[in-house]
Amino acid sequence: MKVTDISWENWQADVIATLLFVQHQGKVLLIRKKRGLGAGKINGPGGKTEPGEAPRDCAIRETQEELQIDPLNVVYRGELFFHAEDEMPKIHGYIYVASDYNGTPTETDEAIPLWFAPQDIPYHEMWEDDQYWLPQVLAGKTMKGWFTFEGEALLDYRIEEAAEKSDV
Ligand code: 8DG
Repeated sequence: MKVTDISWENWQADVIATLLFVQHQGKVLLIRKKRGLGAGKINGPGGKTEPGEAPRDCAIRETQEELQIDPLNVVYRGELFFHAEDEMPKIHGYIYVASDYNGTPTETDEAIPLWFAPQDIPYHEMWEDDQYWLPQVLAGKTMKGWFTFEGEALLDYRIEEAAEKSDV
């Protein structure tokens, strides 16, 4: 399935999820995810929204739950649309970055905190699509991406730079 095979204007996500990347002193704070979708992978903290929860609030809450820190200066940096044919959920993801935080990143039941310089980010241990949009996000761009997956394998993608938004 190619990205252009899907009529995205009619596409409906099963799940709304979030990702948050703290960038501080030249490094980015990632996690080794211990459970849930993508367990074992390196990712940003984040997770699914609760009913009625705004994506930004979800990103902050998940970062608090997974790493025991409060992210500060949280800024919207784009959206991701993951289409899967099989048993995987269709996911609409929101991306945020934060330039500071309160507290100390701490291992929890859900995640191990890990700091990386941009050039050391282990893309081979991450979701396959991340290499196509995360470098731009960490460089300060706002990105949108559309992806087709079969299981955990990326089939096709389209990425574009998008407008900044303050109300998301
Ligand atoms: P739960 O407690 O509700 O069971 O789990 P959760 O922590 O709320 O949700 P989750 O299963 O961890 O949510 C999926 C997370 O994985 C969410 O943060 C979005 C993220 N994610 C995908 N696909 C991709 C991807 O391709 N790249 C990246 N970087 N993250 C992804 O679902």
